[in-house]
Order: sequence, then structure tokens, then C-alpha cells
Amino acid sequence: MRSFPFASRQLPPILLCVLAAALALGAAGRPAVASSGGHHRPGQVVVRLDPAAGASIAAVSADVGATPVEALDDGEPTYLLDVPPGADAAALSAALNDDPRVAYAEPNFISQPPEALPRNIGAWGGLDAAPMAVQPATDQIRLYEALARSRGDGVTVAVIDTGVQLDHPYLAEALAPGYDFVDDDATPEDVADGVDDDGDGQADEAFGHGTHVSGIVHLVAPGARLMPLRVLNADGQGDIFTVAQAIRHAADHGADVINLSLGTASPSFLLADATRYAARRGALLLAAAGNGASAAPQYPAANACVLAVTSLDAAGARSSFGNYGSWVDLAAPGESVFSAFPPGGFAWATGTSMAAPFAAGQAALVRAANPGLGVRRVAGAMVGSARWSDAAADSGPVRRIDLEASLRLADEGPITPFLPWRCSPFEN
Ligand SMILES: [Ca+2]
Ligand SMILES: [Ca+2]
Ligand SMILES: [Ca+2]
Repeated sequence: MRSFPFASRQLPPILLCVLAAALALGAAGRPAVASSGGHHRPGQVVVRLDPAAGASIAAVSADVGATPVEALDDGEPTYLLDVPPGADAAALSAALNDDPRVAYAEPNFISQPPEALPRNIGAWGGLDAAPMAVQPATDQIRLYEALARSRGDGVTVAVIDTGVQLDHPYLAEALAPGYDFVDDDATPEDVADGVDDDGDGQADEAFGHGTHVSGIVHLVAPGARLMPLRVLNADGQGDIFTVAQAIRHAADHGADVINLSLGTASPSFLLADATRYAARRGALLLAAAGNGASAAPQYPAANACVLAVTSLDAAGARSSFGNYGSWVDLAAPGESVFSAFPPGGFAWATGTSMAAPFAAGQAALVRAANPGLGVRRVAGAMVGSARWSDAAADSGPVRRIDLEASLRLADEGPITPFLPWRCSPFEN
């Protein structure tokens, strides 16, 4: 039995985008940055201009001595700036927020490894795919009753994560073209480079995470296509600017569902913008609620246009590590989940990172069964058919997904739309 780095007792099971050490990003000329181990990239600021002000990013950034290095997307007035050496990104953000030409500015936030988390217990599961189909989670969510109604055909699910093993036998035929925002290339391969990029004493502890998450989506929605978008390196490092780029890319390239098994504790204007943008383009977003056993919101899970998913244990109660609170929308199996893992095999893993893709697969089934439903009604079918758990003393009940019931509700109605109106204002 081989144990996996991301399942280590030293590391969080959810892949919160971690940054703690100097690293060089190859993407689009972004420079190497040295992190203090804090919660944002110290040399970078995200700025959105107020289009009504008609200012150029060159002028606005020059006024504070900063340098624009990347635009979020074509025609989008959101930029990543390098701040001058010695300047404080948080202070510079505050100064920019006082500029009437600026809609908002904020540090380029990193998720921190949550302290005192219950740890993943995971292990290599061999080369045989057979245990996937018979694992207890499939009965818990009534998967096979649901698959008799829908297989997710024609739906694309973006998986924003560490990438994927592109030639994994369980996944290869389901993969659609994706993108690698870490290395800025078209091959979002989950790459372990042997380097401990975040200086936590373990190299590539997040390697395999995106492959595992992708396998869960494929188990639930075998007819759906998977679009791998790599935003985290194998040490789990990423930032909100890159995550926002991937969310926009997914929405602009036809993703119907977007899975985000990652997060940060910092509320972010940029993530709120990007997730609303994707929802309004017709993508339903699911995000891991985090493994902190806490009511503290994680983002993007707690953003308004995203369904936050926490973890259930085998008995259908909220996992002891799973985050909770009114911002958590759904709960799905997240303990000892068996799924694809490089190289070419399978592994068990535990965490809300594993719960979110069960709900993402469910969204694909609902969308495929009734392509006329907009994101608020797909969400409404999922939330409205969920079964409340017993209330835990500290956290209240959680809504446990029921795939068969959600497909029945999508078919028969009436569906009460979920998510705020602004997430999908033109939905019929
Ligand atoms: Ca690559
Ligand atoms: Ca590494
Ligand atoms: Ca590391």
C-alpha cells in the first residue's frame, strides 16, 4: 500500500491554493514572486478599472509606481499589476481603491493551508477500476437510479484544479480540450516536478488531486465531457487571478458546469465577478466548502452564484472536518472516495474536494436531462430534491444530494429557482 502526498497527515485534504515560497510562474511573463507565507502574492495587485472613467491601465498603474503584467481576458478591464519592490500589496490596493478611476483593487489572494484540519486518509488503490462502480457513495446519492434517466450526454464539465493525467485510461476518452494556466500551454497535464515549491517539506503533495476529482465527475456523469483547466501546481499553489482566468475560460469555451475543489478564506471582488460572469453565461459552479470544521466562509464556495458543497460521512452525517453554515448549499459523499489517480490507477481520498465533484456530476445529469433549464433551475432541482440531514448540535442540518430525486424534479417540476436572480437574469 502506497500513501499519497495529498493524503498526508501534514496537509489539508482540500487543495486550497497554497503559496508559501518563492516560485517562478512561466505564465505570460509573470515574474517570480517571493511569498512571505502570507495570504496573497506579495508583489501583485488585482485592479478593475471603472469603464465609465475612460482611464488607461498604464496611467492608473504609473501613478502608484506599479506595472501591468497581464489582463484578465480580452476586452476585460481587469488587470494584474506588479507592485514596486518594497511596496506593500495590501496598502497599494487600499490606495487604488481611493482612485475614482478604479472599480476595485485587491491583493492577489492565496488560500492558506487551513490549520488544525482533520487529515486525509488515502492510499493507492491499484489499477482496477471495478471498485469505483460499487463504492458506497453510489448508493448514498442514488446514482444508478439516476443514470437510468440521464448520463450527462452533451454536457461539458470544467475541472479547475491541478490538471489531469491526460492519458489515464479511465478518463482519456472523456476529456475535452483544456488549458494549463500554470505553465501557459495547451496541455493541462498534472505534472509532478519533484520540487517542494511551497517549502512545506513535501514535494508535489497535491499531485493527482485534479485526476481524482475528474474521476468522480466521470463516475457520476459518464456521458459528460471533462475540460481540465490547470491552475494549481503539484504543490497546490495558485492564486485568485489564475482561478478567475480559468473560470472565464470555462464559461467562454462552452462549459455547462464548473467544479472548483479549491478556495481561499479571503472574500474577493475578482472571484465574485468571475463566478457571476460564468453563471450568466450559463455555467453552474460548484465549489468545495473547505475542511476546516468551521462556519468561516471559503471563496469561491461562498460567492453568491456558486453552490458550496460540504462532505458527508458514510452514514450521511456531515463529516467532522466539513465546513458548514448558511452559506453551504449542499452536502455529498467525501470520505474514502475511490477515484482515478496517476499513474493510470486509482486511489482513495477524503475531503470536501471529493464531495464537490459528486454535485458537479449531478448538475451535468440534470442539465443533460433537461437542456432548457437555466443555472438557477438546475440549482433549484438539486437543492429542492436534497434531503435534510439530522441537525448536528453545532452546525445545523445539511442538504444531502439525491440524484434520482433531482432528475425527477427536473422532469416533473415545479422547480423553485435557487441562486440570486442576478446570477442568471435572462433565464426563462
Ligand atoms: Ca502543461
Ligand atoms: Ca512541485
Ligand atoms: Ca510542498
